[in-house]
Parts: sequence; C-alpha cells; structure tokens
Amino acid sequence: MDKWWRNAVVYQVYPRSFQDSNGDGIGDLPGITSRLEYLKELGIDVLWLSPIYESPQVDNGYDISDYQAINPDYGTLDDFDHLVEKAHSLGIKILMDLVVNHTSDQHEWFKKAISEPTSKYRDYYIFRDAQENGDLPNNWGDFFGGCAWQKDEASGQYYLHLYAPQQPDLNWENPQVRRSIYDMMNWWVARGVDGFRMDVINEISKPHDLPNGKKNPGEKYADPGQLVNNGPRVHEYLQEMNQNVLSRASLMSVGETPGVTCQEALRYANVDGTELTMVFEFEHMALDGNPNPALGRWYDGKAKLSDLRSNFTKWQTGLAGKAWNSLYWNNHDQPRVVSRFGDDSSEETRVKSATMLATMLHMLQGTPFIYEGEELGMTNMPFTELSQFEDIDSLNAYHLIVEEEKLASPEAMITYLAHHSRDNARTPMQWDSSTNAGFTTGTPWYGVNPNYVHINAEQAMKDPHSVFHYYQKLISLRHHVDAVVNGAYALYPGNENDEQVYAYTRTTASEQLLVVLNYTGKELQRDITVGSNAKLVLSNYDGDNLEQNQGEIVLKPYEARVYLTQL
Ligand code: TEU
Ligand code: CA
Repeated sequence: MDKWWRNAVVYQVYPRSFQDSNGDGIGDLPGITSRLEYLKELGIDVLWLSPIYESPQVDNGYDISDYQAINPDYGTLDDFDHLVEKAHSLGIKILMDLVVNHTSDQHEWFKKAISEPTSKYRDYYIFRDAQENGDLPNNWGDFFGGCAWQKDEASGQYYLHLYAPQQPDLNWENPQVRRSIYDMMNWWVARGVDGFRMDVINEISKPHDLPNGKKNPGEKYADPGQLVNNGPRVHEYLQEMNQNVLSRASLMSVGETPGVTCQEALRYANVDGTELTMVFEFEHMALDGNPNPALGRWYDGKAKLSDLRSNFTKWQTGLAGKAWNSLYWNNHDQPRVVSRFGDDSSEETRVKSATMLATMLHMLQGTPFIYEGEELGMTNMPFTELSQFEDIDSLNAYHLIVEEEKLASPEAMITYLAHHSRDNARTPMQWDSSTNAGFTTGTPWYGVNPNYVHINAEQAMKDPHSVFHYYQKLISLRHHVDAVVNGAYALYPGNENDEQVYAYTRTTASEQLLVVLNYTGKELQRDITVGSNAKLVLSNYDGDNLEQNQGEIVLKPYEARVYLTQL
C-alpha cells in the first residue's frame, strides 16, 4: 500500500471562517477554491475540510442532517466537485470530516426514529427506558457539560447523546447503521476524496449494558469518557470499515480519539494498516488544565516544558516503527498556540515564539496538521465578556461552572474562556488589512480579531521574516530531508529535565537532525555540541547565530535551530 501521508503536511480549513465569496458573511466552498493557490504557495499536500454537510449548525456542522448534501451556506455539490478538481490539479489531496458517532436530530433517520418508533430507525440510535424508580437510564453526563440523556416525550423513553441533545448517538451495534455509513463513505470516495478525518471515532462502541460511571466529588454527572473512549468493539468496527472502505483506495484516515493511550494507538494506527493510518491524541492538549479537576481545561496557566517534552518523547518512542503519529498544536477546538504556549504580547515575541513552537512540532516524526491562520501566527481573540462567545461548549461551561456549581467567579471564568475557548480558533481568517480582513464584503458571521490590521496573509507574504515563510521552510524540509520523515527520535543527552531548553535528534543511517529550542523569552546558554560538519538548515534568527560552535550555545529568546549532519 502506498503510504503517501507519511511525507505529507495537512492544512485544516474551518469552512465557515475561511473565505466568503458572496458577501453573506459566511465562508463557503467557492471561497476555499479561490484560495487554493495560497495553500499551494505554503506547500501543503492535503486539505482537511471541517464538516460542509447539510446541518442545522447547532455545533457548527458537527451535527449532520444529510451526509450526502452540502450545507447551502457553503454551496452545492457542483462547487464541491470544482474544489476537488482544482485541488487535485494543484497536487492537493482532500480529507473529509466524517462525523458518525452521532447525527443531527434533524437527520431523516432520527426524525423517523422519533415519529415511527416501531420502524427500523429506532434501533439506529440508543433509546432506553427510565429505571424502575424513575431515574435516568444511567448517570452519564455529556461532553458539553449537560446530562447525556434526552427524553422523547411521545414514548417516555430517553435517547443517548454524548454531545448536545441535538446530536443523538448512532447505534453502531446495528449492522445496518454500519453498512449505511460505509456506503456513504464509498460515495464520497467515488467523488474523489482522498481520506477522512473521523470525529470522536473511538467513542462509537458503548459498553453493552451502559453501566454507571464513577463521579468526582461535587459532580452531577459521570464523565462518559471513562466508559465510551476505546469501547469494547471499536477495533472490530474499524477493521470492518477498513475492509469495506479504507483499504480499497489507499485512503488517509485520521481518527480523533480523545483519551487514547499510546497502547491503544498502537492498535488504531498500526503500520500493517488494518485500522486507521493515524490518530489524534489529546494528552499534550491537557497539560495546561486547571489544578482543580472539576474545572477541567478551564484555566489560564501555561504548560511546563518538561511536561510537553516527556509527552512528545513518550509518543515518539512509543509508536516508532509500530504505528504512525499525527502532530498538531491547533484545530477548531483549541485556542491559538502562540497565545497558549508562546507569547503574543509583542510583535517580536509573537513571531519568535510561534516559529519556535512550529519547529518543536514539525521536526518530530508523524504527519503535521496546520490549522488555518496558524501559519500567520494568528492569536487568541481579546475576549472580555460573555456575550462575545458563540461556541456551545464554552457557553455551557460558563453556565455550569459559574451559575450552577459556583466553582468560579464570573470574572475568573471569562479569563479562562478567553484563554481556552474554542471560539479563539473560529474567528475569520485574516487575509489582508482591508475591512473584515478580506474575509467578507458583508457582515462576518463572527468577529474578526482586531489585530488583522498587522497580522494578515498579504503582509506575511511580503515579509521574508514572517511566520508564513517559516512554515514554508518547515514544510519544505519535510519534503526534502529524509530524516524529518524517517529519522529515529532521541532526546539530546542530558536534556531530560531542562525546564527552558528542549533539544532532540532525528537519526537515519545517513543523516542526523539536531533540533534546539528555547521555550523562554530569555537569552540562555547551554552545553550543546554541534559537530563541525553540521549545517544549520533552519533558524528563526538571522546572521548572528549562524556561526558553528563546539561547546556552549547561546540561544536568543524563543530561538529555534535545526542542524543537519551527513553521517
Ligand atoms: O470534538 C471532540 C473533542 O475534541 C473533545 O472536546 C471531546 O468533547 C472530549 O475530549 C471527549 O473526551 C469533536 C469535534 O472536533 C468538535 O468540534 C465537536 O464539537 C465534537 O467532536 C462533537 O462532534
Ligand atoms: Ca458565503
């Protein structure tokens, strides 16, 4: 099988916020098509489209009402075909978002499940009676902070939803459900797509008797992740999907897998190719959570370098040779990386820390994912009040944590939301310094970050020192240096506990990369030996640091260096 995705770099587009073409303030498919040359210029190989299907948009498209139709806000199937055709002509592959843990409650299947409870569609979902004492079927919460059960008033039964009540979970135990999903996937493959990014795919298999979960003190509902992540039949289902769809066309498949461990990932993303080609793990996204577990990720602290390093090291060495990693800092669910792990407080620190963080990630082994605007060093939005948030998850969290459970003050929670809300990723792409950042000629569906006046693609493409040009170089290194793709990962000797500098090597039989990163805004000195035949192939500082050295290295604030040695 051709494992083309191993050398590839993926770019994620959030269609609503990328480019509007008709002035209605909502990004759309013709808008994306019009920006493909920009992506080509950046150098990416694959374009991942967040959901573009017909959807009531309760969760911005992750609630699908028709898997084989395009949301009219985004265009038509013709627009889609045109996008695929043009992307392919530029050598860009297309990755579709596949959301099959749940549908929208407006999907035909669910509407029939409710209106015709004796029809076969009832068993497409997970309905249960209340317990004899009248209690809910079990104590699960949903991942958006509510209860996982919603009452169907007509029958008195409850249906399961791991996300919003408008996102009922599909019953994967039902072979007809699985068959319909594989048929739908093959329909998209026939239309030209090159792979799928699979939403919460490790949550599709629920434990058969839906047992109660353990609750943390003070919590109303049990976190369902402990029971539904990596459920009993998930590997069986994915192998079946692989045989019916994925392996037939050398498709790339990346499973979004919250709560996945290295051990589980060895199965999902095994090199034999019997399940998926790679997974998204979440551990490095959980290193800056609140010290109080009841507040989860709602916090404004920074991750320690030692935690990031030991996590990367665990995954790099854990999967080496046995499974394939994906690499990401950002997506539509995460705040902007430069604001989160870097420093966006000045133009200088923004550019240096964004490029340092990019180097940290892109020189690792795996397939890197870039989220729209990350290549410009786009930052978090300066949110100051609740009315500015839009995302269902953020609004629910505020309601629950501040109003119901009184675990945080309104002020503290706004600070946490501003730091960590998914809305930070969803502000419109910043193309140029014209009104609305060139995203739309109308009124944008969501506010543009005011810093678009100086942080935008047009400006970045003109500036040789921009974050954009640095990403271009990282991508090019991956395409041209074998060690970036295939080199074995190792920590630089003695680097294990350094809280400020991260240094690692990637080695093949014929070459070695040395990556040195200053995680701080301070100038630092380290005892790192760079061989006399090492060539500096990338750095985020000019001139003064390019000299060879045999002993002490002096690193400027947020400096990143990559050396290549032929062995
Ligand atoms: O997100 C799932 C997800 O990232 C987690 O927040 C999840 O709720 C938790 O970790 C479970 O342990 C995906 C999509 O990326 C997101 O945009 C959707 O809202 C969600 O699924 C529902 O489709
Ligand atoms: Ca539009």
